[in-house]
Amino acid sequence: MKIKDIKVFVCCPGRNFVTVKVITEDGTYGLGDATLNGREMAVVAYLEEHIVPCLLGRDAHQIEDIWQYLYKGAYWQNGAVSMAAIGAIDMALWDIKGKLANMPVYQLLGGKSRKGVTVYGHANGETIEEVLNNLGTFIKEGYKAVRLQCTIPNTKGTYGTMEGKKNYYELQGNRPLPPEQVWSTDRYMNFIPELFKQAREKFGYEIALCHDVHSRLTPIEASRLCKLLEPYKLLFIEDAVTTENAEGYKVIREHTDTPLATGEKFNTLWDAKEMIQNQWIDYVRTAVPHGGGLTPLKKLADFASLHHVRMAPHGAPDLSPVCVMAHMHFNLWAPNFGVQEFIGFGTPELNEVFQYKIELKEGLLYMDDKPGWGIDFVEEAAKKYPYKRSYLPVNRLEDGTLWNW
Ligand code: KDG
Ligand code: MG
Repeated sequence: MKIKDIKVFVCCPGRNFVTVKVITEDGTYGLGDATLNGREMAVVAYLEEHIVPCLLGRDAHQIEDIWQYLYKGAYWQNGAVSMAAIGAIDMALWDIKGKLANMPVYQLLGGKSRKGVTVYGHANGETIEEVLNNLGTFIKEGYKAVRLQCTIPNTKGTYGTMEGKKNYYELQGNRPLPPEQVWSTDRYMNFIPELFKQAREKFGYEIALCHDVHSRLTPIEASRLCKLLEPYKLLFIEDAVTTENAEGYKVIREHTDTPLATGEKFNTLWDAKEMIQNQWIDYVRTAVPHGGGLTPLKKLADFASLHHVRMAPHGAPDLSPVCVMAHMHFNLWAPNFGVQEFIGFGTPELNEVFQYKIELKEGLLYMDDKPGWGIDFVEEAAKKYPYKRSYLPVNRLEDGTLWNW
């Protein structure tokens, strides 16, 4: 089944998304998500200039060989841009294989390991009161797990929130230059335990709670925070320190039993190998597109499962609905699935461009059993929402030093 054409679309129905469509000689097509927040056009160039010419005429069924060809054949292996591009092609080929087999992709992986996908929602806020109100709403809606992020008093917003009443994510598609936030480790460390203390006092221990540090602490600071949070029994602390320093996780592990999650920025199994085989982490956050596609992600899941590490794929709003659906299939299959980050059902603009069906019941996501990923991309609708250059914020310490993201 020869590849006849590959199209790359960039649109901004609220946020920028890069979508790849691989079309075969019989007209079957598959979709992949190539979105890399803040660096979208670099992936577009990688795809159009360097990948598409090599794939036309190849057999769409040879997913493994095409993956090896794009990864090893490039000589320049790894890297967020190239792996997002390879990942999108790989996703599109799995979609095609599912459609040609007339099966949902999870069937090709070995079938379902569970009835639905447990998700965690985001309760953000400018104050503890606001975060707890949002948490209460999630609990009423049946969520089993929720992430809490709160603006730190006397700072200009913090990760997951922004100064003022605006939701952090509403701003994502409209930042022509990176906004700047101020970070104070001391203020943060003195405040976050209080957020979780009040959450447990108000809602008890039935609901699973997690938190994303976004790599802003040193290993010993992270160890102290995780120890302070021990009484509140978190599901996990995410990105306590930057993943470039794998041994930072060893330091934290030696001090605390708060579970640790990381890996949304991993691009390959190699990035994760040391942390997994040493059992320094509990959850791997790598998303199918950023990890180079389903082909390497299933290897990562199997390797993690040998070491009692579970999968908790990144599910921020800058991953497109094509990724949401790919994660549905991956999570339904992965025997060592833990929890999926989920930011809701999207805006009318988003749902005009991406057509798919998921349903949340008692904290679990379900989908229709359709061949492939079960999602469509409406090209005409996408044209109404052209790309807008937009950046993530940067962080500086109070003295002006540029800090981790
Ligand atoms: O593009 C970066 C975002 O996806 C990231 O800030 C979200 O850390 C994130 C998360 O866990 O959702
Ligand atoms: Mg994160």
